[in-house]
Amino acid sequence: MKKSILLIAIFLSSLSCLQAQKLDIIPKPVKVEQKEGAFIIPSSVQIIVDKKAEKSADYIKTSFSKYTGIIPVVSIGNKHKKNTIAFLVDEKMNLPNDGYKLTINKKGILIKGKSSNGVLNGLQTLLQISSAKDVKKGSIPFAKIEDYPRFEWRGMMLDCSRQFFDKQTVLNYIDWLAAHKMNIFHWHLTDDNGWRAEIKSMPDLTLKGAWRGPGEVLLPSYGSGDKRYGGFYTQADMKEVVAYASARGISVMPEIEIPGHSRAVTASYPEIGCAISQELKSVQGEVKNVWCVGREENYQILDSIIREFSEMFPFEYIHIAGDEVNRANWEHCPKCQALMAKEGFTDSFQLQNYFFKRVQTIVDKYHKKTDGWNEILKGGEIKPNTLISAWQGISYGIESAKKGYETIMMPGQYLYFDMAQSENERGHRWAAITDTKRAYSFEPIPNDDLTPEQQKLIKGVQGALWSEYLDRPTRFVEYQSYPRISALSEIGWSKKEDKNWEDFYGRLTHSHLQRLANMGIAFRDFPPTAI
Ligand code: TNX
Repeated sequence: MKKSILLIAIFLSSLSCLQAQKLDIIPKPVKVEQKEGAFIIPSSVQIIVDKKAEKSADYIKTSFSKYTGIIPVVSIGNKHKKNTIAFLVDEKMNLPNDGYKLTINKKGILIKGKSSNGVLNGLQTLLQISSAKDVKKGSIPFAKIEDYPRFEWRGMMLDCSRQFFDKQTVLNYIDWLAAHKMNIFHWHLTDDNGWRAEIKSMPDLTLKGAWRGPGEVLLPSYGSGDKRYGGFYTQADMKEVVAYASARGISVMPEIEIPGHSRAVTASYPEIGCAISQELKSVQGEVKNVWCVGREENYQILDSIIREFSEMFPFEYIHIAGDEVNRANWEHCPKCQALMAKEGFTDSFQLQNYFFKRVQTIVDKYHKKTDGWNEILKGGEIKPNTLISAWQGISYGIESAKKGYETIMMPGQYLYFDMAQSENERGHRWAAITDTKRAYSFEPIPNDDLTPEQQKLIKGVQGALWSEYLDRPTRFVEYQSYPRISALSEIGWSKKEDKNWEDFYGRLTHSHLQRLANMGIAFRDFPPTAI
C-alpha cells in the first residue's frame, strides 16, 4: 500500500515536472509531444545541413550560436549522426508545404523539413525551445513535434516611403519576422512622400523623389519639419535584402504605388502627371499625385520600371497598388477625357481599370503576377490570376473571394499596426484602436458566407505598418510592431481550434516577451488591462 502511494507520488511529481517545463512556442505548433529527459548540446556540437538548405547554413549557424551561446561546427550532409543536430530536407514527407518534424531524443536533434523553408521553420521552433523560460541553457528537453502552417501566405508590410528606414533596420525587421515563421515581406517602396527604389532608367525618381524639405521638389511632411529628409535603396541594397530574406525563408514582394500616391513621381518627372494643375487633393491632402492614364509614354516608362523591379525581385508577385486613386484629376485632363471618349467609358473607374489592364500586360511580359489593393476590383474585369490585398475591411476580402480572386486578408480594423493601441497612445485611429488582444481575435475565414471553394481562395493574412506616425523616436517601429506581429503570426500559422487568447498570453508573457527583448526589440509592454 505504502509503496504504491509512493509510486503514485513519484509519478505525479514527474508529471508536474513535465508540465512545468513550458516550451512557450509562438506560433503554437500543430502537435507537441514532450518526453522526460533532455539532450545536452555538446560544447563543440556538429550541425549537419542538407545541400538543399545550403543557402541558410550561415543563418542556422549564427542564430543557433546567438540563442545557445555554443558555436557549432557546420557541415553539409544528409545523415543524422549521434550527438549532432541535423537539418534535413525530405520532399516526400507526408506534411503540407513548409511543414517540419522536430525530434529531440538521446541521439541528438533531428529537424526534417518538407522544403528548405520547412527546415527553417523547424529551426525557429528549436531556437524558441532553447530560449523558453523553463529550459536550462544548452539542455533541450526531449520532444517530438509535427508542425505545418494553416496559411501559405503569412506576411507583413512596412512603409519605407513616409519614413525612410535604412537597410539595417529593414534587415532586422526581416529577422524578427523569420523568428515568427512569417514568410512574406511586403516592401512599400514608393508613395507620395518619397520614392525609395533606385531605377536606373529613371534616375530622378531617387535623385529628386527620395528627398523632401528645403531646396527639394517635395515639401516637408511627416516629421521632416523644415529639414532636408530622405534616402533610398540602391539596386545592390535591394538585392542584398532579397538574399538575406531568402536565407531566412522569406520572400520579398515589392510594391510600386500606381497610379495614385505618386507625388514623388510627378515632382521628379512632372510630365508623368496630367497636364493640368491637379489641385484636387488626395485623402492625405496631396496634390498632383496621379499618373496620367491618357499619356501613352507613361506605359513605356512603366515598362522600364517594372522590368527593373522584376530583375531585382525573384518573387512571383509584384504589388501594383491601386488604392485611394485621386480619379477626379482625370476628369479635368484633356488626354484622359479623350481616352475615355475613345473607349466609350462612362466613369473614371473604367479608366482606372483600363490602366491596370495595361499594367498587367507589362507585368505578364516579365513573367510575374500582380497583387493589388482591393480597389483594383472596381471598374471592370482584371486578370483572373490577380491577388487581392483586402485592406478596407473583412467584407472586402469576402467580396474578392466571391468574385473568384485569391485574397490576402489584411483588414485595417485588426491588422494595421499603425493604429493606436489605446486611447492615449500615438497612431492612426481611422480603422480602430487595436491592441494585441484585438489583433489576435481576427479570424481570416470569417463566416459561412463563403463556399468551401471560395474559402480556399483566402491564401493568407498580412499586417501592415504605415509610417506617417513613425517619425520619432526611431524605435517606434518596434513599439508598433511587437507583440502585435507575434499575435499575427499565430493567426497565420496555428490551427483555428488551437487559437486561445489566454493560452497565447501565457506563452507570450512567460517566455516570449523576453525572447523579443533578447532580439533587441523595443516592444510595447502590456498594460495590466490586457487580459
Ligand atoms: C490607408 S491602406 C492607406 C495608406 C495610409 C494608411 C494609414 C492603403 C492601401 N492606403 O496610404 O498610410 O491608410 O493607416
